Amino acid sequence: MSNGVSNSNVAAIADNDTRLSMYRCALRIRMVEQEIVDRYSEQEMRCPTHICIGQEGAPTGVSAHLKRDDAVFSAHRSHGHYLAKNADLKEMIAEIYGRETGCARGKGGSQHLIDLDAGFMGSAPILASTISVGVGYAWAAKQRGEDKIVVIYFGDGATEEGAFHEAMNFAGVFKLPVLFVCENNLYSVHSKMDIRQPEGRRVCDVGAAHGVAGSIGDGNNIDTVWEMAGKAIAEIRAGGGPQILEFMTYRWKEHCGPNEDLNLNYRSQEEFDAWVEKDPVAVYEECLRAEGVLSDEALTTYRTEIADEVSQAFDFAKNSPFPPTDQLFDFVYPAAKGAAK
Ligand SMILES: Cc1ncc(C[n+]2csc(CCOP(=O)(O)OP(=O)(O)O)c2C)c(N)n1
Ligand SMILES: [Mg+2]
Repeated sequence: MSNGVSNSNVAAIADNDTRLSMYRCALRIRMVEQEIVDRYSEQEMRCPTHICIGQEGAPTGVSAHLKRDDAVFSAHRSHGHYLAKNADLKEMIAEIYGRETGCARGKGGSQHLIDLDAGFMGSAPILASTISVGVGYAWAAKQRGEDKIVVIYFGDGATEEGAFHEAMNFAGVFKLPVLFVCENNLYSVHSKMDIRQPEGRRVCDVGAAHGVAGSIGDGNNIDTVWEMAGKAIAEIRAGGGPQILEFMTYRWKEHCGPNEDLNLNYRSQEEFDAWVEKDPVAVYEECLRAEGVLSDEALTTYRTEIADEVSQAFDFAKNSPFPPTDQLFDFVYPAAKGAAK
């Protein structure tokens, strides 16, 4: 793998119940995303939708260490982060369908997910914007003496924004309880890391300049993510200040939308195939089966339960009303209202 990451031996392994629950979590994200992909061409989901198939590992392993009160912030590719934090699936699908019952009342779409009860504080597509919002939230939480940590997910592209560096600096100075999680999938839209960032500098190394400890690992290996996130989160909870984890991973679908995009030639078939071999869900399934942790019976149960839940969520969305036109500008940033006049 690039950036010097190996499929390292994992020193500490979670107990079997935790590993099964992580497998179920990753499988659930995959099955939700696949259903969106399968139904997208029906033209009922009309918002830009960034699919996270291939990237299920990081949210799965990180969230296994989070309490409901811990706060998560995310960006445009947020479905996995939202689902792993146990945010409401029905409201997510209804949001993508633009319905009144959606988590942002049908006004935000896929890129504006939120579920405050679950500690999923929001996602927004302006790159790095939620990094500074998350750091501000962590500062407030620290001042109030709240016993929680903040996880902020972002992609490699977001680390080229000034807000990323400013927010990390601030978090480092005030030793805020933040875990920065960079899902490095090698690309910002169609541009690869090597034409965007200095050769040999890893994203996690930027942390050191801001007093933020950093490490890098295989984001497709759920046990690795669990181990790294567990260590970092325990240190942050103990008051050790912010950390950044960089997880190497890969997106399978086009940047935005449900389709394949190898025809665009910005990435090679060989590269794609090598990453599909490292499918975080299939590899974990194989590993847990080989170790006798995951039985055929449990696998069938998970698949059936999740398929049922997903189907109910889509039915809920499709049977929900659209927001009424006289409430079109309610809960929308006032500038939009002004602009529409
Ligand atoms: C400030 C800003 N500039 C440009 C864009 C357009 N844009 C949307 S996603 C994206 C690439 C993001 O790459 P990365 O952060 O690596 O996330 P990934 O899509 O790979 O998950 C860009 C440039 C934006 N949303 N915000
Ligand atoms: Mg990226």
